[in-house]
Amino acid sequence: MKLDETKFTMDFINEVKATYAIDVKDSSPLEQLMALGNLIKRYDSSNWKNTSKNYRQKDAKQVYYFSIEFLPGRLMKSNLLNLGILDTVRDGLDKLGLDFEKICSSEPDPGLGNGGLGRLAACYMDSMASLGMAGNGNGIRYRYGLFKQVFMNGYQVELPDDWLRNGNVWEIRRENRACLVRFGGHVWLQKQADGHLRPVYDHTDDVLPVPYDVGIVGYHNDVTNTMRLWSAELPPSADQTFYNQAQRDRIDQITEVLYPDDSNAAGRSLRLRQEYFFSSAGVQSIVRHYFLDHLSVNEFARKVAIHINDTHPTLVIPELMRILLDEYDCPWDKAWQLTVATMSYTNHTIMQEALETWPIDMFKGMLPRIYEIVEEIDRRYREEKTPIFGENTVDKTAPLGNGQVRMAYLAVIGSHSVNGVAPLHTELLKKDVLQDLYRIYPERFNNKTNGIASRRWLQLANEPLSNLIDSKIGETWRYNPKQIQTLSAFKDDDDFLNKLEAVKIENKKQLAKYVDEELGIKIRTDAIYDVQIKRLHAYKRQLLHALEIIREYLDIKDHPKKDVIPRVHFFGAKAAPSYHYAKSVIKMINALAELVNNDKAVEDKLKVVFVPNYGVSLGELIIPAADISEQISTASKEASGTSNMKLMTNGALSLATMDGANIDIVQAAGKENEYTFGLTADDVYGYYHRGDYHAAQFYDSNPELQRILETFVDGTIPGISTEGREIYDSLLRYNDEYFVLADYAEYVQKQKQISQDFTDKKVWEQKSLANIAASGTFSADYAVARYGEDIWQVPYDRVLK
Ligand code: 6GP
Repeated sequence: MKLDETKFTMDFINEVKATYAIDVKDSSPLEQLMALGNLIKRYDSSNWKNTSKNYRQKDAKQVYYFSIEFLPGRLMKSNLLNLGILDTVRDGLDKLGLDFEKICSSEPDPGLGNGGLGRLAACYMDSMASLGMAGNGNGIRYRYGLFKQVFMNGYQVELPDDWLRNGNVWEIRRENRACLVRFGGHVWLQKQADGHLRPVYDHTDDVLPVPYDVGIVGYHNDVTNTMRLWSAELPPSADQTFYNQAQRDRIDQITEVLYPDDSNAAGRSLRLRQEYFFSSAGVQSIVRHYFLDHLSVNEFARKVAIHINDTHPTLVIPELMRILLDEYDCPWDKAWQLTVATMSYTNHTIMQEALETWPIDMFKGMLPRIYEIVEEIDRRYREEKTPIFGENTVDKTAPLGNGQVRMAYLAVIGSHSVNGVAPLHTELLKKDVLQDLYRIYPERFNNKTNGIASRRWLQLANEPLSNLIDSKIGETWRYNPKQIQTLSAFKDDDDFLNKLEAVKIENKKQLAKYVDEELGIKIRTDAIYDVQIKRLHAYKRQLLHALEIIREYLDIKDHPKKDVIPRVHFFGAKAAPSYHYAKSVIKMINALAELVNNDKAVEDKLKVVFVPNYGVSLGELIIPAADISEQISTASKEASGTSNMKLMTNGALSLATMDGANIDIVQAAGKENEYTFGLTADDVYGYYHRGDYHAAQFYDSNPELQRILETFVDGTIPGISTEGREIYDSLLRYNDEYFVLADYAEYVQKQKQISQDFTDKKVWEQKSLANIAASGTFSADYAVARYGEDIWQVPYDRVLK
């Protein structure tokens, strides 16, 4: 949009006055944020209105991306960038004497997700809007987001994230779109006057889903799509006396907190309520919208695509069946054909504990009608497939089995497309995790490698680098990220390489300032910034990174005179509150940081910074300053990874196992520009099949490793007698489930190589450039375009080069 700076400043002054009855000079950054947000929302309102009008006029096919998590990050800058008014607004506020950065950072960062899966959903929303694709988000408006992480005595402590405290300036509450979601009670089928069998409900717990819409602004294309988040409320029309306090609480609870735990069984019933709640509300609103312009269900799958982001929204399958059967009198076969044609499913992990199942008793009691439908899906599946594939295979893969509802199997059976998120991951789904279903439905399986929104992760997070890129190759890469490739023409341009280094140092200064002010740790800006930012999980092996830090520490202590290339090791990681082992690793790393950072003998050769409360906003600060991107999961375990892509596009070199999308990154940027090591997925599976992994062998043959492991239990790292023993035992007594010891030697060797290579600035910057130049293919724009073409069959406007 076009915006004149003078007009903007006038509008802003008036907005502050109208909202708060004060002058700008008396307003706080939070008030400025709210006023600015209101103003920008108003500027964008015509685009938002026209976008949905245009889609309806064109009778465009709509995609609904169902995800129980969205991690959109702060929206102010991203909206301004995408509207094309970032500089105008920044300059205007600057002239009013206001601190633009401070205003932006008063916006809460909505933590409506745990990690990769939720952030991916947000990147895809951004790309759908930027491609001009009719894409809608559908999720939950949690009253409290993912916990705020603080460290007390090195231990993770979880505090509530009250992100809605001051309201959310971007949302619009649309209470008039009422429908009901039913839980519990009894249900039976009764013949109606028109001869159709329809369900009759008795004593159900009814919940009112209220949608809150957030506009998702496309990049310079006048498109604003909608992300719809549902909040659970008491139905207004209900007989209020019927709802006792306990029932009211039960309703409130549904959208109270993000279930922060992807690894354990607590709160399972609430989680299932959440899943059905947003699946049902979403599908009901889709069907209602569809019938505004269509007379029969026949066109449904040609006009609607519903995407199931991991198994959590799988109940959209029986829910759509329910609506078609019970409310539109569709015969089963037709309803099923429409449902399968509408649905598609992405799997995000091969970790067994994340494959959701629900005890049938619980499921049936909570969702009686949905259970009947799942039973019928199961019965028909068995009937159809047993003659072809045999009882054994069908038993293993049916939606119901072992007293459980198996969500991943239901998702595959009820969708026309099933995808993994990197080539290796998709292969493992076919060969291992979903191998029987792959045999039954081979045509459904496909790969869609993840991507990231380069607008947020490069253009916004790293403005200095983006401007430098513009100065060399112009701005078309901002629309077509692959064109960033042309930057490699400057790999021998010393002046450019120097500027690249200067940008990195500027970004390091920003980060160092934060680390000093917030954590009281002073770090050098000429050190190697070695970064591992992701959830804390044993398979991601933050422990391996810690072993290297101990090695570096002992080396400095042993050889005080030796020249070392200074390093700062960064961690950002939350552990699921009930994941005991992960929390022990946090405590250990914090204790190690305490030891290293305060040891005078170490000086500033080595520092360890565990940044608390890692999230999208901290990612935007840390990633542009990174030299090394630690992607060191046990091969086969990381489905894709996306921090690997964000770090790459900001010029960090990967230190990586051949896992997930690391493989594709290495291939794109060239092996010589990354540091790869460790067992391959085949090696890991080899150990599994033979059953001959013996961690002790690696330990016995490596005295350095022995000494390092001793520090966990001999008091060298103070204050971790329990955690140190637990970690030590996990490696030696319980045979090192994630092959840390097997990969240790080669990992260390690569770390040493990194220190050496870092001293040759020119070569280093050339490698960094190779990473930046090759990163365009990991833009979410291409990923979403491929979903649109191959899976959803939805067109989009932007021609991507
Ligand atoms: C994550 C995967 O662990 C990560 O490898 C991937 O990049 C990301 O999804 C996006 O695809 N999985 C989750 O966050 C998760 O909760 C159930 O999986």
